[in-house]
Amino acid sequence: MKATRIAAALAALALAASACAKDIQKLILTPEPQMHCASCENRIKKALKFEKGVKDIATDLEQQTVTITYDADKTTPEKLQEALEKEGYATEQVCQPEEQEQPAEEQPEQK
Ligand SMILES: [Cu+2]
Repeated sequence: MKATRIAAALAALALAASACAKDIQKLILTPEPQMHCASCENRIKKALKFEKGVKDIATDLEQQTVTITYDADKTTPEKLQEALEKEGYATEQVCQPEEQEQPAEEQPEQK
């Protein structure tokens, strides 16, 4: 049933929109010096863990990125970068191409 699939897609869209309203944002940073091992990652996580508004911290050794999910109402990228600076890491923001997971939408064929 195509109609139900479209309805489901619309519902998912509405859900995504309401999540945006909370102003939860993602900040991707590359630290300098680089991270080499789990203890480097932990150091970074520890530096951010108690910052206000931080929801989640994910580090990636291969990509050398720190992805911070934060509440933009409570903190700013500058504050988060400062927190890392205090721990000895200079950071740069990674420009993120808006990654939108768009399931290839089915165009209802009309004949
Ligand atoms: Cu290390």
